[in-house]
Amino acid sequence: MLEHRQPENSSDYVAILITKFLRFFADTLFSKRYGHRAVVLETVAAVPGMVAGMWIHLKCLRKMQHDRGWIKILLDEAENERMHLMTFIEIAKPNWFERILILLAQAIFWNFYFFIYIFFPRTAHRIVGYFEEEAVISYTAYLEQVENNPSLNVAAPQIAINYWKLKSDAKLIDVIKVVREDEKGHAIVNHNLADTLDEDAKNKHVKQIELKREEPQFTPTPEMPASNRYQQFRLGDLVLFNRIVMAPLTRNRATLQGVPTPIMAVYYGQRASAGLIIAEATQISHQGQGYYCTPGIYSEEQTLAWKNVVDTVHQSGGKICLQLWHVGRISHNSLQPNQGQPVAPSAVRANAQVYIASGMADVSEPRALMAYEIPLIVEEYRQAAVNAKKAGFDLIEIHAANGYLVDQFLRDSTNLRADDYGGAIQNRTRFLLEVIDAVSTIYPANRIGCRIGPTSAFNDIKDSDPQALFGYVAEQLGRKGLGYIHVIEGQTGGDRNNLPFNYDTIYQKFKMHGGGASMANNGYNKHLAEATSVDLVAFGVPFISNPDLVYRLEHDLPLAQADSTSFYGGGEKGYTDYLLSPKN
Ligand code: 8OZ
Repeated sequence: MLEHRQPENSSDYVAILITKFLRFFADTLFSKRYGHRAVVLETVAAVPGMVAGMWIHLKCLRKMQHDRGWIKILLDEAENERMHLMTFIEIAKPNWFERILILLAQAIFWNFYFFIYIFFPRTAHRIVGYFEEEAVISYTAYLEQVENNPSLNVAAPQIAINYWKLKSDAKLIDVIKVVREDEKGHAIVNHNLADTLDEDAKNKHVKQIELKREEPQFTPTPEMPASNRYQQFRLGDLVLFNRIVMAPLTRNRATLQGVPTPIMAVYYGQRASAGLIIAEATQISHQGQGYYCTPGIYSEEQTLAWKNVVDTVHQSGGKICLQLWHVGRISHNSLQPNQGQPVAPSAVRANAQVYIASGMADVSEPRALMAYEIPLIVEEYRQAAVNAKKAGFDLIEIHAANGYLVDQFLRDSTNLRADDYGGAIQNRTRFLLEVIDAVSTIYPANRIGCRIGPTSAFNDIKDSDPQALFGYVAEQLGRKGLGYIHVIEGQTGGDRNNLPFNYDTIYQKFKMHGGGASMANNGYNKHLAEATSVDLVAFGVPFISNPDLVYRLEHDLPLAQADSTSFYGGGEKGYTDYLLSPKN
């Protein structure tokens, strides 16, 4: 993002004009003294951020009864802004005169933004969005300046090292990079908020006309002609080649430390003709790991190695999503930090097995999460989203299926908690929604999906009323404006009709409340995929042995059978050695 987003109307022009004025102010008054205007922009930029926080605070007071996620976002944001400000004051070491100037500027802008927020919230988000983009541009220039003149690359202040968990010998460059990333994310969030308010304004008129209607109506997508499955599809702001998705498949080809290997880039690159690749389940933390050699996205090394995978897929024009995963109780002591116990909502051991260094093993006895640990895991999801973004993933998907941690919170067979995270469906869904809120601060909601498996008993999971539970989940995910809902129909990898269940209701509820696309998975073949009105169909195992699956389905070519002995673990054999069809 080295350019400003194009203004769309006069209020956007006003917003960008104000930003340019502030830049002029920073350049004229401070740039010589501070080395670069980025520093001073940062100190002033903290002001709208804080005022935005203040405005959110007012809303938050009203909402916090129902939605505790708000208070956490508010506090995190306020803390973040404070840290930007403090860090750069430590770096710039303004004299007293300059401190007074900054204080005055802050007081003026504080009031200015406060009024704009009250009367023109959309413009205010736009201003902050532009302002943050300006900061990204400035930091990029600042970075180049420091890179070209190593004497400027002083040691990072301790406050930044502590807050952003930088290495103890971190330098100014490391601070600039981390703050620039933060600003990038914030700019996207603010522009998206402005867009949402735009949409609201457009819909206001429509809503008034529709007031007479008692129930919102859902119009199913009309039955589509067969060829449509192979035509482009708009998923949020992304255009997919076709409506066929590669489902996430665990293949255990990462290193022992969960670092993606070069053959993974080859494997995913070979499958880039899928409309969308959902890369395999990827643990958000060491504690979130449940199987041998599955990849992670919590270290810098893992993130860099994923970038290589993403770049390879992008070079072939494909789109790729990362599935974020915490296994909860489906793990083994040998895979856990310090050989500790796996964690779960409640201390209920699963009747399930995992794949460890010595082969298959029963899962270990889990311990129940303490209340204070839950927000820490939510934070790990957020950080994983930050890393996924750094690696360049187009989207992220929250794995809420197959009996892993999120699913364990959702179901009443595994969640016996007596606190706010257990009991009623609304409470059991809280953890998932907090995770969604956290990752939504990094990726726009329409670039986030969620995978559920309402009737799957995989990993010893069940619920007394899955229809009610997942109906509520779908509605809430729709309200969050998620890009897609991904549903495993039936038993994972097995019977599609294992339990009576109405999947259409799930897709309808999701869409009716504002959700994006519907995505179905499990046991689909060419005929079923072409006949269904679901927006996207995800294929799993067929993609293992048919890298060009979409081409083969479209041209009615025979499918190669996958060798199940090389599904989990090993090298290139049974992984990157499946051939393209001769015509392709
Ligand atoms: C098969 C083996 C190991 C993990 C899932 C991530 O069930 C998995 C998985 C599947 O979603």
